[in-house]
Amino acid sequence: MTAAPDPAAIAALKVALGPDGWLESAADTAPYLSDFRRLYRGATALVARPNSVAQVSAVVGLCARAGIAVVPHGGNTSYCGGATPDASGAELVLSLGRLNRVREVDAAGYALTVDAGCTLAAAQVAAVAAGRLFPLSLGSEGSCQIGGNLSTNAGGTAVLRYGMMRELVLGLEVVMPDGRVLDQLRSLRKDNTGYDVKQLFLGAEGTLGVITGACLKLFPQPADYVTALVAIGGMADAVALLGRVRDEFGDAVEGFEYIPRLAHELALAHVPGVIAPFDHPHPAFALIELAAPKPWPELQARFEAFLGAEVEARTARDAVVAQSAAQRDALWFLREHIPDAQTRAGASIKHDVSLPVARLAEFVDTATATLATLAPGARVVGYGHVGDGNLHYNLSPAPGVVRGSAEERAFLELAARVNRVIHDLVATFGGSFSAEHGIGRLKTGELERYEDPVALSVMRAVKAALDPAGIMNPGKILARRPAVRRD
Ligand code: 2HG
Ligand code: ZN
Repeated sequence: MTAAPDPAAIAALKVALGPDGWLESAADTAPYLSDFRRLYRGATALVARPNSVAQVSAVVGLCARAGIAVVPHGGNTSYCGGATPDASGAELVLSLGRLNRVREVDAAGYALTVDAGCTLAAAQVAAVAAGRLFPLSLGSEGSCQIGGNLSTNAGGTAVLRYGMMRELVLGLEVVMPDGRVLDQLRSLRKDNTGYDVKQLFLGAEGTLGVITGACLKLFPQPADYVTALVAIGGMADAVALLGRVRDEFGDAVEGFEYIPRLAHELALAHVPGVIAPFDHPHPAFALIELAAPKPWPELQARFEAFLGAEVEARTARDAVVAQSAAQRDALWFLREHIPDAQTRAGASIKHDVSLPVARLAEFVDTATATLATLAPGARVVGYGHVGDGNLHYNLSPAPGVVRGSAEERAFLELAARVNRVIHDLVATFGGSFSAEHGIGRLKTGELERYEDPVALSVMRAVKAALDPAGIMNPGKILARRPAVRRD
């Protein structure tokens, strides 16, 4: 599938989509042809912008018959190039952005049914309007779309309490690679009817079909939140504190984020509006959030007393508890702008790893010592969702390295070796090289290397069974295989 698509097929697609349903000029298609991190640049003959499930079905059916590959495209916030077509121009981009209706809010049933192109923020707002909570929470929630969240099994900052996107789904609607519509858009909590087919499409990054709608789980809306930034000595302190906070406050603990000093310093230096809550530097911080049922002031008082005792016992160095919604927002602003700060500071080498929580501190010590030899001078900006064992164990070049300089290029040339060392270490610690960002195009080689071979063969078998012509998002998750010689 490398030849340019048949012009007759493109003409038929345009008819099926109607005059407002496609883009083809270079200027119009450009935003769909590179990924969020600018790692890839692709090409396409057409960006399809269907506005109904029937149109998605028609487009995929036409593509199946014409042998045109389809690259589903949501809010384009993927870190792994999962929504970018290849450079051949032979793949069609299928944007879900116009499929953006909230279909139904069922407050009594704690369920929300939306189109795949709804932004995460729109889904959250719809839930709040019904007095409910949709708990998935990510830095990119204003632009990422539910279909992308489902297809990458997104995580974020409330996984500790509510789970990843996979755990927040009741029902799904999917256009299959031959254009048929799989209708499992049910809100049932109990449905033991054989294989859970919908699960196949969650985390599949559009390689098995196009998700067009989902019925999502809602939760009671907390009366308020109690949010604190706690200064600590490092990762070992964070893990110990996490255990005590969970023992004391149980399921009220919604988030537990780790912020090393360097991440805070980068945010302060590069992102206007970031606050410095303490008057002298500390090695690291834990951003902890509890959700308070009614009445909430008691929880705030109990949490303040708990943190006071931690500081007294010197298991924490200092703590601030937000006293208003604005103060809470300021603490989250600091956390959520760390990726942005690292980007503004210059080049970075990223890892999205997860480890057993009990081994996080040992991992950080071992990895940091190894990198001191492999990438001398590089700075570790290892922050993340410690409550879930998920670290964004990223590297920035030494201070003073100028963007575009030879030093920066030398730093980036280390990326493959650094990735290998870190991912090997993660594997020896029983962790995962991809915690929440998925595989996309970026990590197909890592999947081949680290995934259990039986699991990998099951994945290939599922792909071959559901998409025998290989038209759905080729080269994502599973590496393209060279053509097999038959002579
Ligand atoms: C976060 O937790 C995101 O802020 C981005 O997952 C992580 O940029 C990163 O490495
Ligand atoms: Zn993250």
